[in-house]
Amino acid sequence: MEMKNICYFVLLFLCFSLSSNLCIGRDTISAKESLSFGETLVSSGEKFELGFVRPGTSLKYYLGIWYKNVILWQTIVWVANRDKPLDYGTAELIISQGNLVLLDKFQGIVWSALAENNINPSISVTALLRDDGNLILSDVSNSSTPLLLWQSFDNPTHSFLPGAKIGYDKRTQRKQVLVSWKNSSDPAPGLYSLEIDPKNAQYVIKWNRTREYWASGSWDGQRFSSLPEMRLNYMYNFSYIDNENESYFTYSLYDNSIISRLIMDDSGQIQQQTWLPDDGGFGWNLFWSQPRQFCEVYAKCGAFGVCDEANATCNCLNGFKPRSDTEWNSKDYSSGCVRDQKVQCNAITEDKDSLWINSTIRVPASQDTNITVGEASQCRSACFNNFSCTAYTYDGSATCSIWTEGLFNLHQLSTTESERTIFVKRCSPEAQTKTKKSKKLKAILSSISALMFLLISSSISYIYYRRRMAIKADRSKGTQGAHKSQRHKAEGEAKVLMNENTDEAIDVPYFHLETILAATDNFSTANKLGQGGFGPVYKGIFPGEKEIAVKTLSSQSGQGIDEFKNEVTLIAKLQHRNLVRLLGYCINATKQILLYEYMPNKSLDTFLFDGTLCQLLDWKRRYDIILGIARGLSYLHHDSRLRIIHRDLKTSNILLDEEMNPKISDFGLARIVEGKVTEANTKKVVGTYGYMSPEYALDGLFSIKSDVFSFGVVMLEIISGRRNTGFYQSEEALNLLGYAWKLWTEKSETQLIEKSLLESCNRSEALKCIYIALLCVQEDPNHRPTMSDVILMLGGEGSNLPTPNRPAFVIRTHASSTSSSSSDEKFIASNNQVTITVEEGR
Ligand SMILES: *[C@@H]1O[C@H](CO)[C@@H](O)[C@H](O)[C@H]1NC(C)=O
Ligand SMILES: *[C@@H]1O[C@H](CO)[C@@H](O)[C@H](O)[C@H]1NC(C)=O
Ligand SMILES: *[C@@H]1O[C@H](CO)[C@@H](O)[C@H](O)[C@H]1NC(C)=O
Ligand SMILES: *[C@@H]1O[C@H](CO)[C@@H](O)[C@H](O)[C@H]1NC(C)=O
Ligand SMILES: *[C@@H]1O[C@H](CO)[C@@H](O)[C@H](O)[C@H]1NC(C)=O
Ligand SMILES: *[C@@H]1O[C@H](CO)[C@@H](O)[C@H](O)[C@H]1NC(C)=O
Ligand SMILES: *[C@@H]1O[C@H](CO)[C@@H](O)[C@H](O)[C@H]1NC(C)=O
Ligand SMILES: *[C@@H]1O[C@H](CO)[C@@H](O)[C@H](O)[C@H]1NC(C)=O
Ligand SMILES: CC(=O)N[C@H]1CO[C@H](CO)[C@@H](O)[C@@H]1O
Repeated sequence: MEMKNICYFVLLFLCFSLSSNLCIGRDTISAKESLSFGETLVSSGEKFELGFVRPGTSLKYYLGIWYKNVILWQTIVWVANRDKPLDYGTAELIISQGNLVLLDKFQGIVWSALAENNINPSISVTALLRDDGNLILSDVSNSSTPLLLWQSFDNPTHSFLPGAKIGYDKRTQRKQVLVSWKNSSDPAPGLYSLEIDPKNAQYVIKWNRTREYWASGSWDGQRFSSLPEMRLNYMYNFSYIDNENESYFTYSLYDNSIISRLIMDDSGQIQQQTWLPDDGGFGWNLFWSQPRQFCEVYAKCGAFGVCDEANATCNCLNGFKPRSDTEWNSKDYSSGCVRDQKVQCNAITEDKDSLWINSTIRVPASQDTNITVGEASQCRSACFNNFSCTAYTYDGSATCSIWTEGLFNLHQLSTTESERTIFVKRCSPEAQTKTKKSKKLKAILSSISALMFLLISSSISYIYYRRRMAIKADRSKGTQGAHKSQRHKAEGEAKVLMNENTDEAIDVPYFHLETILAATDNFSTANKLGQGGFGPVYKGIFPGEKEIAVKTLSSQSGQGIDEFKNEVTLIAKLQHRNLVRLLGYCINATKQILLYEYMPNKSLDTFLFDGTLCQLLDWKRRYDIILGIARGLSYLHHDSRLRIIHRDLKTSNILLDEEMNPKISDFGLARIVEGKVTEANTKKVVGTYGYMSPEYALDGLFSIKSDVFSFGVVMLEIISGRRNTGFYQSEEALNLLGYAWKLWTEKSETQLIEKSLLESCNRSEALKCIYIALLCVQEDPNHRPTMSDVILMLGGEGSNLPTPNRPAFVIRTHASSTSSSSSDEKFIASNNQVTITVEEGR
């Protein structure tokens, strides 16, 4: 602390004593001036900053522009030297001979704004960073009419900022093209690009700058036909200009306090992202992205990769493995798969040399060659006789399609739709020649070593002899054995690679432990917000007065760093207005920490079960909260890419924002803490007493229906204002479920509704809710509705609902009547700790 202060004063002193340029942000470089390493330009309204930057985990430096006011996430919007990084922390940006030039340590030119033939060395030139993020180079020899020489908006990298153009210049035939980064740490040009198609007045996305795989549909003056999100008069003012000189799209925002950008992401999707400073000011919100589907991105899984939309992943075909395990693990699948083994490639061909693809994989039309043949066997030999053929398929009539390069765009089908069968050669074309050479080499080497071994000792030669025999045996066993041993080896190598790979990129920001310690005052008790089932939660104040909830996990799984990161990345992708957003993570040998958006209004139970606060929740509010929870849960169950079962839904896990909108928290934590069991049987029951379905509490069986059960309990609590637990201490010795069922059978359900609500509430709505809640807590999971059913029922009349069956009551046998505040009490149940009893309603 003291040290910091001293540094600060020294800096301040330097500020006053040295040139003021150093500390007070300037936005211009004039002729003969320079910007050296460590200095930055700041636009006049402090919106953008230009300087030397290391993106993500990269160790190399780039000249870039980033948002000045987006503090926690350094978001780079433009890079000058995207494929010529600087290795050393020494570089200089200068105006030299009428040009803007980036020089490295050795004064070599790394990048320059103007091409050599465009320079007029005599003029006086300045570079200015403007408040819209545009870096402009202009001739100011006539100060009343500066002449624009170059601007970064005309040379975008992957971001399209408001005010910039994506266009086509008819005079120079130049286009503005957004090209994705290679990955989040490498701004070099990636595989995907966005450009304008002036003929049809639309945007197109291309793969490898050639193959178009998505188009926005043409602009009709209001919107693009396939892109309803991007329309006039909503948030953006879009325009398409087409005149004799150029055609281009541009946009601006009606509300200038919103920060927004469109990027060509390295996932192959374009994304419009917004940053709402008064919406907590955290993280980029994805406004929309296109193409919407994971597998719609061209060659998403590379060669021989199979795209699985359901799980948003790629898998290699049988017999193939990822070309780069590092990239594959960081979810960059674009380099595809390679053959796992070197099979000796005899011209023709038993089945073991080919691979039959199951009909549950959809194969694209061949881009390579179609030939006409009489029957399947001719198609087969056409492929096997041709060295360069990698795969073939026969359509049954006459067309034989042959692939000579990689096989791209294979899609996993969810059902066993009948697709054409395709044969992929498992032997690599080069294998034949290679194996011959290596055999010769092996022979020479082994004779030399045999001699040496013989000379050294007889015992060693005995071992050697044994090995020779083993090799011989292997050879005589034929290719099968060779495959096996080689596969084993390959698997071993893959394992080693995976273990070494701990620095994979993930899109969720990583926070250093020091930052978190500083923000939470070393996890001081004063900052503790609560104790969740997976560990305590603290409030942290981060740079820029940002409040973040910091959750430290007490993991029992001993799961590795990689799995943790994988899970965090997956969970961060789940974004819904009724889910608490994950903002970042931190991990080291002893701690796993997750950072969430901070909810000032705390959790639903603090309102619901408090005599005075509960009056803030009138019926309308409560109904909206029920709907919100249902929507969030339905998203987790049905609409997100992963099927997430919450496993610990309860009122203290529902947080409320300023407008009392509910947001579900702690989803996916069971996965993180326990590992990736999606739907099955678990030995450890992680959940909260009172909310757990009987099949989960008793047998550790969980499914989306166990969450539906918990939802039913939450709903009854919201309606009645009473806890499901705690309640059974009353004379009736029933829990809330039992009580609700009892009232139901007596047709006096209105008694369940909290008294303060009786006036404000819409009776029929409240009764419908009780009805639905009872359907949710039925004992047999198969009788319970799904969350999407629940949403339909909530929206409907409530007249055609099925009759609920008796609910399940989970009662502790050795319940201690003193533990009253059990809302947050969690337990890991083994089978003998809980029993289930079923009681008839009276
Ligand atoms: C500067 O530009 C203005 C407007 O184009 C012109 O009227 C003026 O003569 C110019 N001044 C010089 C010094 O070239
Ligand atoms: C991209 O296209 C170039 C030719 O334009 C080609 O050489 C290269 O192999 C292609 N990249 C991939 C991944 O296919
Ligand atoms: C929308 O942008 C166009 C030009 O880009 C401008 O002429 C128009 O005034 C803008 N409309 C609004 C409402 O800002
Ligand atoms: C097109 O360019 C010419 C010459 O540069 C210019 O005179 C004309 O005004 C431009 N047209 C439009 C519509 O901008
Ligand atoms: C992918 O999703 C399907 C269901 O859609 C499931 O059967 C399969 O096990 C999942 N695969 C993985 C690797 O999670
Ligand atoms: C091969 O035939 C399919 C239809 O069976 C067609 O879609 C594809 O474009 C053809 N490929 C070539 C290279 O002609
Ligand atoms: C192999 O197939 C390719 C593509 O169909 C063709 O161009 C080539 O001539 C064939 N080679 C032989 C030896 O048949
Ligand atoms: C990004 O790509 C570069 C190569 O372009 C690679 O060296 C690096 O490991 C990648 N980084 C991540 C985090 O995937
Ligand atoms: C290559 C492959 O996975 N083939 C399998 C396709 O599915 C059938 C059953 O439907 C299996 O018997 C094959 O082994």
